Amino acid sequence: MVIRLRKIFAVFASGVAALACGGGADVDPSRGARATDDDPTVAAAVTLEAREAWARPADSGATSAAYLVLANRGTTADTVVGLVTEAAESAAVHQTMQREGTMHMSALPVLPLPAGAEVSLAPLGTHVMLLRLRRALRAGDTVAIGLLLASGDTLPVSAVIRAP
Ligand SMILES: [Cu+2]
Repeated sequence: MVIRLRKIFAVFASGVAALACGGGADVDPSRGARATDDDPTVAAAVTLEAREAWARPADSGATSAAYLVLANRGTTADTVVGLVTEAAESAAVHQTMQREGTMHMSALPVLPLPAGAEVSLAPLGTHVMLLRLRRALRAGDTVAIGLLLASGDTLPVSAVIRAP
């Protein structure tokens, strides 16, 4: 399990690095061409899109929540089965429910992404909970969150910190 997580983290970190540099000069063109042409898992991963990702400002040690829209443009269903982030000691998908006039949150073990569907994570609904932050999240910063998928891919998300 530890080895698997480390491996995912390495994949995730390289994905974030590629995003950070905008796919510019650091990217080895021969490697990119090979991945696109020969590796079907890369092609499959592009059909999942995360957008409008943001998270609430919070102090170190506190709790934050992140929101985003996930679109599955492929013809195959996938499922979010876990989360990784360097910013918090733990992260989980939560759902919000109203019970006897009070809002309650509970963990969702998996988040299905049906083929062709858009899934919105928004305030008062499903969200990503970031527990016991390792650093403060300040407005204007970003937080990297990796969505671990049942397909074996990791979808890297960069959430902007801002007030709701
Ligand atoms: Cu929550």
